[in-house]
Amino acid sequence: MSAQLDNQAISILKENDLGGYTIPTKGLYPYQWNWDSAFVALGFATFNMDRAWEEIELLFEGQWDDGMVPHIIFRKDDPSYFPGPSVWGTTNPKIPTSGHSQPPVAATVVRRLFEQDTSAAGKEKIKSLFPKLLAWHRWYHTYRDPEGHGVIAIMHPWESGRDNLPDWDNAASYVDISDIGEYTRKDTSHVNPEMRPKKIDYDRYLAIVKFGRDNNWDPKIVAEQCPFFVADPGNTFILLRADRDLLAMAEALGETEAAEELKGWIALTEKGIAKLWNEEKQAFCTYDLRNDVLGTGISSASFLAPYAGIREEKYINPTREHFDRIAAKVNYTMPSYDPDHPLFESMRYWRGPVWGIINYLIATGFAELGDAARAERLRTDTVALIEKSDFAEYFDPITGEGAGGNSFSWTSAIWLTWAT
Ligand code: 9YW
Repeated sequence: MSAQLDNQAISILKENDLGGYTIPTKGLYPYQWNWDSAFVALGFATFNMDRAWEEIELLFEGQWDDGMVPHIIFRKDDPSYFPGPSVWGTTNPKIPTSGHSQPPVAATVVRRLFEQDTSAAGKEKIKSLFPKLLAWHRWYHTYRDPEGHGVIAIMHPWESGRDNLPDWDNAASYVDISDIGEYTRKDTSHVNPEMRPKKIDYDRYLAIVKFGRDNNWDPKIVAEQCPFFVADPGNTFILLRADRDLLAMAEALGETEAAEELKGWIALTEKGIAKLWNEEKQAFCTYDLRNDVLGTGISSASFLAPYAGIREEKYINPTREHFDRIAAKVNYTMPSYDPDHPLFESMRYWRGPVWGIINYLIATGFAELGDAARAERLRTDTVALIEKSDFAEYFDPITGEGAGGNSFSWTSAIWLTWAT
């Protein structure tokens, strides 16, 4: 079983490879996505290290002058996806891209590649990628934490990578959708609409894109005025982890000034996460910075504190308790949203389904904490899901049924790097 799935996963990555960069899946997502490419690089690294580096290098070809690495790189226009480059209206001189970012997992991946590839070529790759990663992290800390709270905001649900999470609903309800005009979605013609965000979600997504376009995606204006600006435990923990990995690389490369800057961000974030802690829920939640509202929902990102290197028992013990409560309730961990919450939907995208990449991140954190049992539960559940339903985009935590796109690159990649 395992060898056969290994081969299948490798074939999927090769088939979705459009020449140095990999699309998430055919039809639904025909471009290069940011955090998808980072995970895909880990998959490639299990059988072709050069190709792994190339994936990351091509991702950084889309980097903006201000340091931002966009969430989509539109290498060639493909009418099967909406919203395409003309809707984003960005002016990046190098390659057309979207206008905001995505979870910064790349530095963590690059550190792993660096540790695996001890060749001279590997050292050269890291030397050229290091300043680009640092500039991206600086952009995040500057423009997505403009007041220095030590938490990272998203300006669009897409920036979190967890698009229709119920936790965005309230903040997004303040977004004015009266001026978005007519549009035609493409996603619902590729996959079952019941498994996708609703029309109201897309109306809000497009209204925020319009805001960005109207303001030339200026990150300063975004920070001051974007109608949606919510601190995300996902991006906050992922960046904290990535800062630590970048620090390890800075030390290996003798980049002392950068190391000091990174230490400052790490210290700030270690304190800042208190703002995301909901004492009543005993969990990390979102914080709507525009409307000053602490969220109450528990999502899969609430379990990323160990991954971010957080060790305080006041945070970790309740995190384990929530894990056990949810694990007892579903057949497959970790649902993207709390199954005890009334807004949980087992098949609707980020409102309930299990995503292999998130399981990999949560399990990495638990394993590093020495919590092998919970890490192993996540891994064996992921294996069982893939064995049952193939390399689907995401999975129902109760039935194990696959959903969304199939032959999915990041599901294949985490199989190769972790699950198998
Ligand atoms: C979209 C590609 C992307 C992921 C996101 C996921 C989805 C795309 O697919 O967003 O058009 O909604 O939410 O995390 O990077 O796999």
